[in-house]
Amino acid sequence: MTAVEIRPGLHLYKTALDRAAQETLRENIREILREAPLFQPVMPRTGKAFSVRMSNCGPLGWVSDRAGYRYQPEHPVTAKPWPPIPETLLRLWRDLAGYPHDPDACLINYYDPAAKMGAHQDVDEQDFDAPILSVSLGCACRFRFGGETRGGSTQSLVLESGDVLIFGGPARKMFHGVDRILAKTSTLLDPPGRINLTLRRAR
Ligand code: MD3
Ligand code: FE
Repeated sequence: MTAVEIRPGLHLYKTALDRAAQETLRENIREILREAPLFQPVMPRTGKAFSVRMSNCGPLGWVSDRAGYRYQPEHPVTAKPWPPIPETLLRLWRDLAGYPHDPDACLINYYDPAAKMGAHQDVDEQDFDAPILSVSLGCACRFRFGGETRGGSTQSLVLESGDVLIFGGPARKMFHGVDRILAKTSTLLDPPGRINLTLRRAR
């Protein structure tokens, strides 16, 4: 597979997954969400709801509630362990991440066509040497990213279904977010929208 280095540490694999692979992954995610339904995360302290709904697979899952952000081994509503990470995603990580250990967490973000995600850093992990691998499915989005401090200059990219991004080294702590979903740009998901999967090493 061929990558474009967008900036040091940030690699984009355009259409790393073809349509058939996207459909397989969509079915994997559908099964995971039957066991571990999407939940509505809220902001620490304020309790304001995210517009994105979430679930996880793998030994650990990322959650946010009034008490804070953290990784935990069970679903916040059902209290059951998260389902395992699908083999297709583990293979992608082993092929592309260039890291000697498997991920221990996979966050599943579901964006309805009106959802977005404000600029933030991913800093709840203990291991910043491990990269983060992100897979986009469904409608395209406008993804925005900047430097390691809030408020500097930013760039943006359109992420489409099947695209894979890897954030490592100097890109691992950059600010990033999703400005908006580009509605009706994909027929993969029903209901329509976008799913983003991020594979991480939390511990
Ligand atoms: C850059 N998700 O879940 S994926 C997130 O499309 C998150 O759902 C967005 O930001 C989404 O935390 C963006 C791209 C992404 C994911 C993790 C990163 C970019 C990143 C971690 C560090 C730097
Ligand atoms: Fe993030």
